[in-house]
Parts: sequence; C-alpha cells; structure tokens
Amino acid sequence: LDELVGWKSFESRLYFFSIAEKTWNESREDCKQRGADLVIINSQEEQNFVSAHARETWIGLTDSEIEGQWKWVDGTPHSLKKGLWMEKEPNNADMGEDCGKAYGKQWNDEVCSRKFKWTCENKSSLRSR
Ligand code: 2F8
Ligand code: CA
Repeated sequence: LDELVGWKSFESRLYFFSIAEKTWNESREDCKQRGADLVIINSQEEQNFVSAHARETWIGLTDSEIEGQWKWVDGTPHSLKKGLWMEKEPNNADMGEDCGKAYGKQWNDEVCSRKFKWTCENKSSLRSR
C-alpha cells in the first residue's frame, strides 16, 4: 500500500499532514492531486487529532465566495455557533482573511495567500473499502 505512506488514520479516515508550506489554494490543489481535499473538521475530537499532528495548518474552510459565509470545501455551510474559532475570530483582519487555519485546537481566519502547512482528508472511509 505504497500510496498510503505518509497518511495517518483517525476513526477510519485518512489524513495527510504536509511538511512544506503553501498558500491555501496551492494546498487545496495538492490535496486534490492526492485524491483528497483539505480537511473538514466535524468534531472537537477530529480537531484534537489534527492539532496533535500539526500545530498550525490550513483547513478546508473558506468564506471567499461571500464574506462572512463560511463553508467547508464540500460546500457544507458552516455555522459560526458550532465552530471552534478562537476568541474574537474570524475577524477578517488585514486586507481580508478568507481562509481557515487551525492553530492549536482552535481556528483563525487568515490571508489566503500566506503560506502554511496544510492537512488533507481522504474522501473515502477505510471501512467502506
Ligand atoms: O490578534 C489576532 C490576529 O492576529 C494577526 O493579526 C494581527 C492575524 N494575522 C496575521 O497573522 C497576518 C489575524 O488573523 C488574527 O486575527
Ligand atoms: Ca483572523
């Protein structure tokens, strides 16, 4: 299973943690080339898993279509109430911050063209293979 080298599993899903740093768009493109997409975080447990492997990482959350309407990369709308945002985030600081980044166990909106490590999540569950 050479193609799985470098991936880590959590609750029967697979995650890739980059060593390199890229913009949010470049990161997403890298995930797609791996048959995945940027990570979608559905629980505090999943965030804990991600933060155990990446202190600071792009995640699959963006409001670049409509400012303030945060969506996951699969199109799922994101309710701020359910989010894991840091205090006073998202604040759309600087010239505008439309891309989600996990920092520790919480999220911050960041300028999409900044370069950070990224986390990919495979779309398919190991159990259904
Ligand atoms: O204080 C939170 C704030 O910190 C920085 O802005 C000063 C972050 N921006 C950069 O690091 C470029 C903001 O995203 C963050 O909200
Ligand atoms: Ca911010």
